[in-house]
Amino acid sequence: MAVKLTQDEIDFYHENGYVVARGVYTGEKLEQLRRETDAIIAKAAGVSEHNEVYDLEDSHSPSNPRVRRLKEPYRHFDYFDQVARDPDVVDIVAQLVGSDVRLYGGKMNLKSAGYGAPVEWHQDWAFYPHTNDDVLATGLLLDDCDEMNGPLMVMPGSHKGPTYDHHADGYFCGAMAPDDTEAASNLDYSKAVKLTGKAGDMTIHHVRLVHGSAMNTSNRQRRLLLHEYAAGDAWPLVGLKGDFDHCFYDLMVKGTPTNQPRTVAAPVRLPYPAALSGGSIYENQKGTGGRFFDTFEQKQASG
Ligand SMILES: O=C(O)CCC(=O)C(=O)O
Repeated sequence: MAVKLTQDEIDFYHENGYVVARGVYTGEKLEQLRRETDAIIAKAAGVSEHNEVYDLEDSHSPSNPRVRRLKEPYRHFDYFDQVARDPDVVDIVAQLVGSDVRLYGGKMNLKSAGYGAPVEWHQDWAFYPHTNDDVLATGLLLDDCDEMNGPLMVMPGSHKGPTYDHHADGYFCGAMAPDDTEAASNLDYSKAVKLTGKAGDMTIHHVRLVHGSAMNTSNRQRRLLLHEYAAGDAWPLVGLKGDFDHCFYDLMVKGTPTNQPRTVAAPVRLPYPAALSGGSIYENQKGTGGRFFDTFEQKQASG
């Protein structure tokens, strides 16, 4: 039977900016998700550079493939398009953003055992602000995730606060500097909550919530399939991610589209001038002046 959030969970989400829906994918459904993923990852052997499907770890080589992310898998693979539109997922989203839901984007972060890259603290809103903030990201866990294999970490309540600076040297870098004074005066990262769970659980975080995750130093992978969904009347201020018909009609995964966006007062900082290093958040964040989380390369260099 499809999982639904309880009223307490819905209230918790609105208060804290996150919630974990338990057991959204189980049994054969979860197995298929893993099988389809494995088949795509297997094809990364021989790939030498980032392309429209694969974002690669800095330590990747064609003979020793290390995929960091699958980019927008729903665009490239029919099966993943089905997952992004799956009512078992989308109906939960609708409980939080309303009955009209548009898919905005998606990716799978692999966070492989031993080296899976960290993601610096950030707010998704800094990448894709909309006319209103009924926008969130879901994260389906393909693997059991505990404190050791790189769980998503969130700062409860930060979705009600400022939009922090995600720029360095005048360019967008998609990361909040660890020594940013505004962030330091509002956020205590030692109070971050780790969104651990079983394979098949689904994390949900509000678009303005401050979040990040550490490198995976364990011997267990942590794959997370993320989808970004917006209320049907939330319009992306940085523009559509594709042609109009596709984004306006095809990506409505529930309900009906409208050309009358709803606007709310929410602090925006546009992600411009664009990041010097593009292609993925991992590449954008190379522009940051300082890191909070260690990288594989830093760990190797320090022995
Ligand atoms: O994979 C993770 O742990 C972090 C995901 C995330 O915040 C992102 O990719 O924007």
